[in-house]
Amino acid sequence: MRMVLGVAAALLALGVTQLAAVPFGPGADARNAVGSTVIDHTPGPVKEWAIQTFGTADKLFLTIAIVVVILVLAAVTAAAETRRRPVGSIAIAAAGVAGAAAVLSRPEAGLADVIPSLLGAACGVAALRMLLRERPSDTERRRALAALGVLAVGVVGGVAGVAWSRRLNSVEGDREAFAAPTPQAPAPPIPDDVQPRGVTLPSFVTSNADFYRIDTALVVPQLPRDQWKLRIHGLVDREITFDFDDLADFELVEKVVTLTCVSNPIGGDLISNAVWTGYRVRDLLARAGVKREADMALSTSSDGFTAGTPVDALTDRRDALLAITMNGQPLPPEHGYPARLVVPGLYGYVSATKWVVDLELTRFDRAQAYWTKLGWSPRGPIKTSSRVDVPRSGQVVPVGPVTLGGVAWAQNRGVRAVEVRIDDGIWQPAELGASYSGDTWRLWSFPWRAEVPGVHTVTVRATDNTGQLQTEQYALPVPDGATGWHEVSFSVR
Ligand SMILES: Nc1nc2c(c(=O)[nH]1)N[C@H]1C(S)=C(S)[C@@H](COP(=O)(O)O)O[C@H]1N2
Ligand SMILES: [Mo]
Repeated sequence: MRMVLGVAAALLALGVTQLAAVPFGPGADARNAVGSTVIDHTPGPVKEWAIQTFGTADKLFLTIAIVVVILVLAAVTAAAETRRRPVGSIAIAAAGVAGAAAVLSRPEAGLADVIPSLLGAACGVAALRMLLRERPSDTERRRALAALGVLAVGVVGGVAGVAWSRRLNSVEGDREAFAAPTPQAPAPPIPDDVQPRGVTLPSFVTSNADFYRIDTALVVPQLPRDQWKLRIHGLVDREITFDFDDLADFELVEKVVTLTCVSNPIGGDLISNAVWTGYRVRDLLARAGVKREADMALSTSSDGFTAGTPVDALTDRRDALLAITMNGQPLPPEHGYPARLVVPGLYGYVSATKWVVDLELTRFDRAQAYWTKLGWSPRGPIKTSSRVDVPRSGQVVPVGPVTLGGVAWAQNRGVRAVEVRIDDGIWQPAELGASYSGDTWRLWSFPWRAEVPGVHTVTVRATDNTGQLQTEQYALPVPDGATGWHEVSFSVR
């Protein structure tokens, strides 16, 4: 029974914290702050494992895990609470202080943002003491009812608080009101023959809904355009801060760029292609004047993620963008609304900062970024790679003609050739969808005749436009991207 009382009191504390946070805005969200603190202090390999195991559901898993830990602690300490040693009360109070500390450590928080956590903890302690007080008139049933009441208030308050903050802080209205300007420099049209016929492959342009998503944000940052600013500072001639309207001074460029995550395993799907519009980072940097000694731009997001990008990659002819639209829409909130970086040829962890608000010109021998501090390589050029999409592993292919296919990529170089091998046969050239640009993936197909029933394998390898053949050498994603040939087994029947 005492354990149940502890859980009820803890839930009340969490619920009050969440509800009280509503008027304070996103910075006061203790759930986000604690979760983000846990994410930031999770060892790199564990993060990598979570991304591989849960994909985008990793955040849900984390939230559930944290709540379970809190409730278990509350139950155990409440059971041990005595008048002389109020361990349960102390635990709740300590959790409140820890929550407040987590809140304060976040880039988006102010001093007043600790109030909800402290208030929640105070309510939790008061509830626990009330519930544990033994009065002769109390029956077991009355105490259970009181506990149930406290628990219900906590749960309802918490759910209402989360839903209410979400509505209040949502950028959805701001985003819908944003009439994105037409690009002055449009991208060349995408020809139909980028998409091979006779086989169902991923669409050359990935829809916003299907685009892979990777970030450390537990709650998607909600940053309205009128609160967005981009500060450019560090090794520059003059520090400069742009607000969103200032961007209209620059030429809006449209580009088709394939993004890839360094965590993408061989055969994985952390790769997608979109049409972006944005401003050349080169043009923005020119206003500030980059000093010669600067070789890295350290970008920071509103939620404190950082990436270190070579200055060359931001200023050369690949036209790295401060992107504001994705496939004709304002950026979806989870893809960086209102502005993010898109740098062709580099993995996302060193370049693609979403909700970007700060660019510091610095040096690789001075600064480290979010993932490089965790042991990932400071530079992250995308490796030449390819994937079999059809058939899927274990798929049954009927005897007769069939078209196999997949994707290949070598951003900033382009794919020149794709070869396919069935079982231990010879490498044969695949047919290639039209090449759109060196910055986009290339779809391939391979007409084949399934003749011999049984298990077969298909292996793929790409060659990029520098003549470099995709390496067979197997490597894990850590520290600078997976390598090896993708092989799929399937059965012919
Ligand atoms: N603010 C922020 N930006 C970020 C990240 C992040 O965790 N936070 N992750 C990066 C990584 S690792 C990748 S692969 C790309 C993914 O971009 P997407 O989610 O739009 O596909 O975003 C990059 N930008
Ligand atoms: Mo990534």
